[in-house]
Amino acid sequence: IMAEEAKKLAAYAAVDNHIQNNQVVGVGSGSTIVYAVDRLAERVRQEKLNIVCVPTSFQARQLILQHGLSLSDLDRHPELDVAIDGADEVDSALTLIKGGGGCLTQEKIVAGCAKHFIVIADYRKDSKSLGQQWKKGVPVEVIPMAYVPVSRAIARRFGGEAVLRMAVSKAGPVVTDNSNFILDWKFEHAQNWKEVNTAIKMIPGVVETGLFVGMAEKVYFGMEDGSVKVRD
Ligand code: DER
Repeated sequence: IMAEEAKKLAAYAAVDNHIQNNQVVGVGSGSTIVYAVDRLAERVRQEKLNIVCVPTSFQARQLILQHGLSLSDLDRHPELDVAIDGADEVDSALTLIKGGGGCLTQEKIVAGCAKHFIVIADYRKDSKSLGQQWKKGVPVEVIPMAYVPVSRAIARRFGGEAVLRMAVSKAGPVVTDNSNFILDWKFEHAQNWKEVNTAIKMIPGVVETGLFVGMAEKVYFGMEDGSVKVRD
């Protein structure tokens, strides 16, 4: 089956297995999550569920509003029952690369506030080690004034190169929902992702990395044969 159908299978399986009445749900960003919000809204209507949603981006906020779901935030609900989100790549230890859609900072905040962080993805994200299939590198959100020194520090200390992400439908760099820039770090070889994540975050000017280490509880992969594979 096509990747889009695989995304839908993963999304529906995750929503059907992890959503129940009276929950506060973190809603991720990207394209796979759209299927999850479709299914969530369908279940809320059919089963008259009492669900409140916290978004991880302007995109997620629009999805919540467009589906008539109840919108909230971390001020009102600092502790979420479950967060569901996509990923750019997943390795054998369930370390994720996220941020392909540029929303990694809010996604990591929401994932960190959830009792259960559930990831949904198609078979193209299912890797043994990071970089096998995802070739765009690790996104790093940076304060605009610092993107050059941060880029140089990452390359000097960890190799590869960290490239400023340029916008397609706007002149100049991508500007995040938090008014920051994004560097895509094209790493050259596998790393100790836990150590690298911490070290990169310590560089002055770094807001967040797209390395989600030890955060995902369970990953639902929609497979090419139409099955759903669960890793945890
Ligand atoms: O940008 C992100 O972190 C998204 O969640 C991304 O990793 C998944 O996007 P996709 O579902 O469109 O592949």
